[in-house]
Amino acid sequence: MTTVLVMAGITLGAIFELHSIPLEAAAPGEGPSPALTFFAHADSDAIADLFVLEGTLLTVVSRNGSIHETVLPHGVSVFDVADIDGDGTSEVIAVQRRAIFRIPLALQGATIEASRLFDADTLYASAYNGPMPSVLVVEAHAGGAKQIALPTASGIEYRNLDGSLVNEVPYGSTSTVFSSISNPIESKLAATGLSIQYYSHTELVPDAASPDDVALERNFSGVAAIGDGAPDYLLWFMVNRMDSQTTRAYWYVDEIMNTVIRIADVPTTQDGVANGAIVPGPERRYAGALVNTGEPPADFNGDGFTDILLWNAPRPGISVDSLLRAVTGRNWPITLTAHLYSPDKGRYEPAVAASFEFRIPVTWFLAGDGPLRHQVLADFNGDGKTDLGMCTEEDEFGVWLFDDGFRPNPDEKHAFPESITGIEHITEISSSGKTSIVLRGDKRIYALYAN
Ligand SMILES: [Ca+2]
Ligand SMILES: [Ca+2]
Ligand SMILES: [Ca+2]
Ligand SMILES: [Ca+2]
Repeated sequence: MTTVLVMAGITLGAIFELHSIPLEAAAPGEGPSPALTFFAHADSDAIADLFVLEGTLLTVVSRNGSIHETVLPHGVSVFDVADIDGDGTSEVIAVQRRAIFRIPLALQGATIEASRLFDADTLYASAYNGPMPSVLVVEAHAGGAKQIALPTASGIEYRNLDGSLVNEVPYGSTSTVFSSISNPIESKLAATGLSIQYYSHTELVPDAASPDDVALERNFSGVAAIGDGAPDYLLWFMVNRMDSQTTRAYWYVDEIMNTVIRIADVPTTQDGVANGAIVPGPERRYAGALVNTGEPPADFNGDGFTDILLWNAPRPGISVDSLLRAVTGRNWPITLTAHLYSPDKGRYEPAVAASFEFRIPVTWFLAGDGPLRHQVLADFNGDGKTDLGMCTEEDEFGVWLFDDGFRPNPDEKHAFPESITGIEHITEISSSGKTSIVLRGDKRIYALYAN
């Protein structure tokens, strides 16, 4: 392999430390393209490490900035990263057609010697055209012996490291589909490992005779809206969940950009499925269009009840159409306002809990669903209160901490040498309660590690 010294630039900030990781201009060999990133543990320090896979080149950039590079052998379809021998350093376990290999995570410049563990016929042999991260290594029980899980036509085989078969678990359904999915790594799994990439697919046909299906259907459809100009059905997000009751907020945005909300306490099963009549309360209007309905939900005051963030046009009550007609010039002022949920009153407070104004290029709104670009609502400093990060320019990311409100200007700004094209990960890399963010440009990956 060629070893290129990768210079990962590091910029210190109070909230985030920025690691800027260059991507290879031409990635070697086959595989997913462009670069795919994921978190896994390269060592035993309990801080997840960022992996960048470009073709067959696997680069690890640890939180402390150290870099390992491994070139996976030609023909590897899937691989996992795990410490199978318990020496504190992880290995790559890879499937190359029938062969199951073990490959060291090379230190810079070290020679890589793959060693064959055993052969097995698996669906992974031809699952992907090029290396894809997946789950191969599992533990028999927490802290137990390492096994290798391999999907076959009939089920999942669990094998010891010498290839001896421990167990075979059939798929749970007669209609089994082995399938790749477009985004195989869920960032929330970063701290615990990768997710296994097979699933059993069953057609769900809603049947009015089955109470379960009716409940399921109701979860998807929401409830009918009332009043003129309202949509037929309302979406909802969860305000709070208890064992046998979920508080939901049914909502829509009206034509003059007010968010209309009806709160409903819904009886649920232990699994959170609606299990009784849904009777939403009265409609209440809040100036601005809802920004957040994501996961985890925003909780600005950290009381366990979902709060809302709304974006507002310069003049409340103006329609999007007339607003766009009125817009001239590059910058457009947007106001963000937060309202807290009051569990005592059973509604969102009409008073604004936090508010600030910023300006965005007009094109951002024309291009997308709303004026915010690459927004992240998560707790960055570990105080239990949701904070906000978003691009304030194409090449700039601003961070606002929630502390009895947002300050008018970002608490921290990070500037990049190119436009940000997407969010790669929003994740906790250690159990600190602090959320880190990985952003992406065309030429680099930008890891914003929570300090
Ligand atoms: Ca680590
Ligand atoms: Ca090891
Ligand atoms: Ca709250
Ligand atoms: Ca916070």
